[in-house]
Amino acid sequence: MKVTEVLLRHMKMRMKAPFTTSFGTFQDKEFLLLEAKDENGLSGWGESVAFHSPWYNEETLKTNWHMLEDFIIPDLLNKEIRHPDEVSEKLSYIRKNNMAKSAFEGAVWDLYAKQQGISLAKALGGTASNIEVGISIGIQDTVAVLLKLIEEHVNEGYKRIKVKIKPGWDVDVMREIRKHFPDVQLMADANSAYRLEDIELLKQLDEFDLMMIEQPLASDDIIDHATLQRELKTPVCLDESIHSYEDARKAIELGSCKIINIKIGRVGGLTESRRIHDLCQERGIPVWCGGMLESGIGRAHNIALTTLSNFVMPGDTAASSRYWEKDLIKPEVTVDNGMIRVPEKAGLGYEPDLETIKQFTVSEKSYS
Ligand code: OSB
Ligand code: MG
Repeated sequence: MKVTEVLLRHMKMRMKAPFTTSFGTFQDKEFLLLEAKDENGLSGWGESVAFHSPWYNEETLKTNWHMLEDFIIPDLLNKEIRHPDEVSEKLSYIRKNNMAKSAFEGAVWDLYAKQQGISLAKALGGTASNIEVGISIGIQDTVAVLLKLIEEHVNEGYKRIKVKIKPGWDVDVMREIRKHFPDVQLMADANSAYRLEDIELLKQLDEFDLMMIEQPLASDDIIDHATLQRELKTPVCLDESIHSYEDARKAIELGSCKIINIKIGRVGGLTESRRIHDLCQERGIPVWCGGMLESGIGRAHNIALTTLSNFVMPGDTAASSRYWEKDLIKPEVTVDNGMIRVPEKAGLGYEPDLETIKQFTVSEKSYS
């Protein structure tokens, strides 16, 4: 196949409610969409999950635009691509910038699946027809507000509740949640807010029978996490620390985690995500699919990936309506009793809604 035209769009969408993590608050979500067209006018779609600020990782939507415009698009436009797996291979000379690479690769995967007339899930080798989903809840002003939100989402059927924690919003909050919801599948995500010196505090979380604690320590660390995991009963799950198959292999060998959160953008695409998935499966490490507050387009990629067989824990792929008044796809992603039915149509299986996309486009540029 050949990509003969690329459209980059800078998007800005207001979230229904602000989302607060240990590193900052999101309200207006800015990101890039990448549409790749082939000779026959078929379009594949990708989304960059880089944020407007470099606070989750070093990338931003502007660094992604630069990498795409000046390197990735010139490298791949009008070049023969026999299989989407070749994209990451051809871009491997570029260090990191995984979210930029992933935006292009995701569009190529969608295009490839459409050309084959199969769903993206099937193209990846996924078999699940329904996937389990959980929900991630940001830091709130008061515990009472948080408990109310948890109750709503439990009633909606979400299969597990993840709450964001940070110093000063951790042990007491988790204790209150457990008191009110003794049986819910519960976990905490610290987004790197702690240091190994906080070990005594983190150990107190063992009391609450959490499924896992996600990324407690530094975003580039796998050494201190290994020390921490030896001391904790609660499984450690790594998010920010895993950028590649090699990172996953080393973290597993060191015992830095018992679970891995796979985010397609963080690891540079679907091909690398699948390699990490396969490695984890061999090593007995369960995985689940993380989220980056994506629009429906990124969400559709996440859903397809989650159909692989070692995605055995609920992901952060909540319904469109959890984030947006109106999403960019038709139909929107819906969650029924904590499950998403995986679409069977070719490619992403959700149709990008061009009118809505236009409404939220700040700027766009075409490359051919
Ligand atoms: O660490 O998983 C994370 C949101 C923004 C940045 C990082 C994270 C998150 C979430 C929300 O937890 C996941 C989602 O609902 O998309
Ligand atoms: Mg996380």
